Amino acid sequence: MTCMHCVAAVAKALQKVPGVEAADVSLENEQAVVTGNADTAALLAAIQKEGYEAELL
Ligand SMILES: [Cu+2]
Repeated sequence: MTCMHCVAAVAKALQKVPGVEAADVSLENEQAVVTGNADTAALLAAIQKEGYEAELL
């Protein structure tokens, strides 16, 4: 992620995953904090679908 557009795209993708209550994406840390009860594989897939790399921390 390199700019606010990426952050918005990732946040939007995460929020569309079933079970996600909130997705807080940080450009500075290149991390996203997701609250809710979503499937982690679905979260990673959603980010990768947007064209970004993702890993579980
Ligand atoms: Cu960008």
